[in-house]
Amino acid sequence: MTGMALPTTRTDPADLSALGAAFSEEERLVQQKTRQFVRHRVLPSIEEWFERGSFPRHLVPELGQLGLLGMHLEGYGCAGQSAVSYGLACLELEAGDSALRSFVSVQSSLAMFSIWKYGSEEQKQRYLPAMAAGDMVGCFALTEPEVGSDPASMATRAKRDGGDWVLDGHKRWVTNGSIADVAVIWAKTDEGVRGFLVPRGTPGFTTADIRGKLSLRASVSSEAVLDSCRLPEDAVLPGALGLRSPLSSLNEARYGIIWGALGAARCCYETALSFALERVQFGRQVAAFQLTQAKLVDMAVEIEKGLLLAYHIGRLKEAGRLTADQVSVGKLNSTREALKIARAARTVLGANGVTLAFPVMRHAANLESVLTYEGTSEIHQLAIGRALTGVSAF
Ligand code: TGC
Repeated sequence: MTGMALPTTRTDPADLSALGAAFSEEERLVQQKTRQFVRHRVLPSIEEWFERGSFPRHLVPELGQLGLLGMHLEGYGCAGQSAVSYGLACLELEAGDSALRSFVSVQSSLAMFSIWKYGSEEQKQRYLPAMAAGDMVGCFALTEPEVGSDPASMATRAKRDGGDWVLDGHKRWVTNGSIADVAVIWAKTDEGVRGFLVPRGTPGFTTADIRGKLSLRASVSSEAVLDSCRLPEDAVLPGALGLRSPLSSLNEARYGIIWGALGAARCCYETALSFALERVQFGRQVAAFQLTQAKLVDMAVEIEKGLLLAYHIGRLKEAGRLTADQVSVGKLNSTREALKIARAARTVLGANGVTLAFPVMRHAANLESVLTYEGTSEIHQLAIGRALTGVSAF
């Protein structure tokens, strides 16, 4: 039997399996406009923001104008885009820097999604259109100084006092915390875990930036303290009860990370590829060495595998068939492989790789956080392990 002749056109190094052809016209447009935004508004200044440790707050309204805030939600000024569009936007934002994608994830998937899913009609009208436009910033506070992977042990309490609620507690690792106009705070009540909307300026609610970060330097990470913080009855999210609610919001954000981390990986791979083609050692391009080619091939293959998985997970999400365990598979794979790719890319660049003149070490440093936040790699391994064995090893 004779084999069918396969076309021998040169493979696109950025799209090995021609996955791009699977995206709809609208999805491609979202990807292109986000890529242009990153090219023109982020890349020229990102090293400076990273070095200074400052978040580009001025870009928030532009993200709103582009329709990238709450873009996968329907109504209330949100764009109602497909899950794959949202994923592609995350991919392109994180190819710029994980800080940008983190901002969009927290605004969209954690703060806006929680209000959209669990809020009253009045809360939705009050917050969502302004947050979609980038006129208001939101944050989401679940983690505490002593409570990370085990949110069931949270110490933050909300007690009823007449018609009010009074909150006491300490939250940490709150992205956007110090710049947020409204915080979604998760606290234990006599009925179980509930979510509260705390506007900036509420007496008894304060935030402070966490300093000394060597990762996500262009992102705001904060502490939040609730000290007898009194809130009216209508501050509670009426539809949220139990830990299932914040964990469902986290699924949304973890979904964005599945795509986003691969954007950071793609940037590292493309940087290594172009460096290897230009750099000459021992009288030939670094790309002409077999060891370098092996590294580049492994990077490209892992990115492609990760994107195929992300795409499949995105379509499952659109069909309403995505499970939390499948999100864990994607989050674990993308973050773990992206970090490996960033480290391998750094070795291709040699000493040049450790400076801010190239984006690789910046991405590698960021990816250390991305591997850990919104469910550590260990937590996702254990969630998948439980799904495989039926035995909880937490
Ligand atoms: P358990 O206490 O038994 O269950 C609690 C309830 O939650 C449900 N559940 C989920 N629901 C939706 N999606 C998920 N992924 C869920 N995982 C658990 C569960 O079914 C149960 O529901 P119900 O109705 O029966 O009460 O806990 P578990 O054994 O199910 O889960 C344990 C574990 C470790 C998987 C979970 O606690 C977990 O995911 N821990 C990691 C928490 C985490 O990711 N923390 C990091 C948050 S990131 C952060 O704070 C910063 S993010 C925001 C920012 O960047 O600003």
